[in-house]
Amino acid sequence: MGVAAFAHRARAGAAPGPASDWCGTGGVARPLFVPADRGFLGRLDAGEDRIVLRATSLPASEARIAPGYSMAYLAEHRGKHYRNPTLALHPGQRVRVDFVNSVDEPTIVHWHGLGVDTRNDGNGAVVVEPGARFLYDFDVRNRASLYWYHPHPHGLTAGQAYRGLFGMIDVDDIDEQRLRSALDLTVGKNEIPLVLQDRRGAGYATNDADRTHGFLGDMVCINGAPCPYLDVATRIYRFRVLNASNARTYRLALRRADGVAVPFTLIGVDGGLLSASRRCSEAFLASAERIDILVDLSDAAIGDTVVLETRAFDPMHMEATSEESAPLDHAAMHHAMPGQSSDASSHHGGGFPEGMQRALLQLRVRRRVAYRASAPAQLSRVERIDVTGADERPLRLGFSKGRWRINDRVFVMGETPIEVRRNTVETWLIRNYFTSMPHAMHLHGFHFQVIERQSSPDQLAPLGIGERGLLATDLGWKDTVLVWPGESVRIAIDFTLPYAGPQTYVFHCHNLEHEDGGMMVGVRVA
Ligand SMILES: [Cu+2]
Repeated sequence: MGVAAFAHRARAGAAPGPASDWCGTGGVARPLFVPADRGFLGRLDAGEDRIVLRATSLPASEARIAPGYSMAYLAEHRGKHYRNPTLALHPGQRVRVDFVNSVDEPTIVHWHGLGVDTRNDGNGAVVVEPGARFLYDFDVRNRASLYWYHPHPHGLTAGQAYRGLFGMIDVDDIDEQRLRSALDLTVGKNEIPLVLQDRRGAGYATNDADRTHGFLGDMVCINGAPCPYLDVATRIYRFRVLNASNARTYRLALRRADGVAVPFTLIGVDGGLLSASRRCSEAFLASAERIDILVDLSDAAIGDTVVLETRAFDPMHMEATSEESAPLDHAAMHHAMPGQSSDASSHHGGGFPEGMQRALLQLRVRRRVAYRASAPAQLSRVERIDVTGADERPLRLGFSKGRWRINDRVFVMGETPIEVRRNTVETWLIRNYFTSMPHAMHLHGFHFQVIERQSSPDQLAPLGIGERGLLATDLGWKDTVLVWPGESVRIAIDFTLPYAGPQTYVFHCHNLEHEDGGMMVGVRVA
């Protein structure tokens, strides 16, 4: 698998871009933090052992790994200590996590993407008070993918996630093993998770603009630190990218130091491997979404630099920010440049408004290796959901009286406006008003498939696959889908439920400030 982008090399050994373009802080480049088998984001394979996971506040001396981290999940297993461990799980396995709340406010853990019952879902209906504990006990029913976990106490989620409560879950299976074997991938060496989080540094406190737009940072950390680089060899790398930012959407792409675009291969999304890989030039990644990509550096020269960046885009924050706002000229805003699209967005995000270009990670080619390998033609099986005869449920996303709403309502704990009959298939038509902003809609308990997009913004076109408005990132199983202003997205959900009795979940925006503000709705499956 060669990459044409390397065929005409302008300058071998070109210097990396200026630091201001790179991380925006004038900070010093540092090696990318790559999780190991212990420590921060360390891979914890506990088998069926019961583990204790403790949410705790960090002493100031330990909070320095990234600006603003003041909380962590701690665990210990067989003499190894972990901070925000990556839980390595296997389909069918029983998971027992003894969760201890050692922070000074109520919290609860949600296993994002795992199809568990209500009791284990951690969706906020039950919280763990400070000093108390909660025993999670569930079986892994999901296919292989990169999932994650984070707090979900209603109204407190955003602050706790921002302060450092998050972690990854890596479920593997035979398809994963086949892929790793075919590409000679080693986790922690050439298969590396990239957790994107934008940080503001000075702790978590929100103003009106933050609550309306979401909390945006002015620097991007990957795996807990800004300005990372990775020394690489001439071979294929696999990056599993998780957007764990509270609110920011990225338009991810790769380019050489001289600006020439480098395509990548999309192999998976939220719910695991696609059936077949797709060559892509870029992909949008909203809060909580994941993409799994291959970057082929086998034709690169020693000294080349490839940059992972977020490209400029129109953030489309087009809501009126208060009831008193004068009517806005939406047509003019729609055609404005990023950062100028409205008063609101230009005031927001400090020196790094949403939609601004920035380099995120440098890959520095340092070593030549003999490498010839390609991914299996069929990566996995993705059965399409049969929507014949399925009922359609309309959902509208909008802003009114200072609150983000689903079907004109804000969340009320204990109410379930969405009632679903178990073991049925539904389609949901999610329509986002034009005077809105993009919303990353997440359903608990069930993965879904995106089956159609209508009236999508033009900037999604490079990702289009030419069928029913779908994007390359719509081709796999999803638990979170970004819906742009003016766009209608139809998803299919199979509500086959393996648990006895009614189960209650939530459907919400994963912009965590929107979620905490009530852009969430209860879903009862009975
Ligand atoms: Cu939202």
